[in-house]
Amino acid sequence: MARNKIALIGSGQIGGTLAHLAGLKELGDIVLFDIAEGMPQGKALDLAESSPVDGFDSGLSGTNTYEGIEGADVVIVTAGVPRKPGMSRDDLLEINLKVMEQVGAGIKKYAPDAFVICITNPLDAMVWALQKFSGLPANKVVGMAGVLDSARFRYFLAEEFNVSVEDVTAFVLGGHGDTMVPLTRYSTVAGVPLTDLVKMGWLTAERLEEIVQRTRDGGAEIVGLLKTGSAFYAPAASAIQMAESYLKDKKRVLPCAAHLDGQYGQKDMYVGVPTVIGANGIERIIEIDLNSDEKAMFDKSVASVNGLVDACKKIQPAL
Ligand code: TXD
Repeated sequence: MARNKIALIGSGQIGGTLAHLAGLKELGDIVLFDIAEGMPQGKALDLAESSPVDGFDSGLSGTNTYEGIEGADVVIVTAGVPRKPGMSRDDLLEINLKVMEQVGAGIKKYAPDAFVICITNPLDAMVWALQKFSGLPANKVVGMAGVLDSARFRYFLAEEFNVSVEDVTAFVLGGHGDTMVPLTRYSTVAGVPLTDLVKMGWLTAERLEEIVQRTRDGGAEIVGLLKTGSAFYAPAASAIQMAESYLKDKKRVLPCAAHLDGQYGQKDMYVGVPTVIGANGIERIIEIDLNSDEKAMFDKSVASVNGLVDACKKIQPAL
C-alpha cells in the first residue's frame, strides 16, 4: 500500500513544525509548499537529514507550485500573513482572504479528495472562505482551534492541581481565542467535573475564572513573550492530532471549527463544536444542551464570527 501524502500549504513556523511531527509519527510522505522560494525546499531537506537520526521513513520535499500537492490525502493550511503593528484586523482579513482564494483554487485542482485542515487566522472566517473557494464537501474542510484552546486549558488546570495533563479533559466551544466558550461542567480531572472540584475546595470559582481567561488570552501570552511571531508548537501538535484521527480512522472526539447546517441553530457557518473525525472527515457534530450562561457566551461567539464572515462577503461578493 502506498504511503499517505500530506501537503502543508505554508511552510513557516507552524508548517515546519507540522512537517517534523508528521515525519516523526510516520504519517506519510510530506510536501511543504510556500510562495517563498527555496524555503520549503530547505526545510524539507533539513528535516529529511534528521530522519536517519530519528529513524523515520517519510519522503520530504519542498515546492513553490501547486502541482506538487497533487493527490494529497491531507492538506494543512497555514499560509497567510500575521498581524503586524499598525495593521487592523480587517487589513489582515483582506490579505488572508486573497491567500485562501489562491489556496482554495490549488486544492480544488490538485487535491480535491483531501481532508483539509485550516489553521490561518482569523480562523473561523478563513476556514469558511476556504471551503467555499475550494468547493470541497463541508465535511472534508475543518478548522483547527478547539484542540489548541482545550490543550491550553488542560495544561493550566494540570499545573494548578499538580496532576498529570493526561488526566485532565477539557471541553470548549465557540470561536478561537477571545470568544472561546469553556464548558466547565464538562471539563474534568479523571471524570470529576470542574464544577464539583470547586465544591470540593480544589480551587475557587474566581480562580477557575482566571484560568479560563488565561486560556482565552493564551495566544496573546505567547506573542507577548516571543515578540515576533505567534505560537507554533502547540498549534502544530493540535492539527497533527486531527490529521492522525482522519488517516487512521480513529474517530477521535475533538473540538474543531466545523460547518454547521442547522446544528446549534446555525446555518452555513463555521464555529468550534465537538466533532468526531474519522475516515469520512467530520463524521458527526455532537450537539449538547447549553445552559443559559453557556448559550449567552456561545451566541456572542457566533456573532463575532458572523461579523468576520460578513466582512469577507463585502470584500469578495462572490462568496
Ligand atoms: O489556533 C489557531 N488556528 C492558530 C492560528 C494558532 C496559532 C497561529 N495561527 C495562525 O496560523 C497565524 O495567525 C497565521 O495566520 C497562521 C500561520 O502561523 P505561522 O506562525 O506558521 O506563520 P508564518 O511563520 O508567518 O508562516 C506563514 C507562511 C509564510 O512562510 C509565508 O511565506 C506563507 O505562509 N505564505 C503563503 N504560502 C502560500 N501561499 C500564499 N499566498 C502565501 N502567503 C504567505
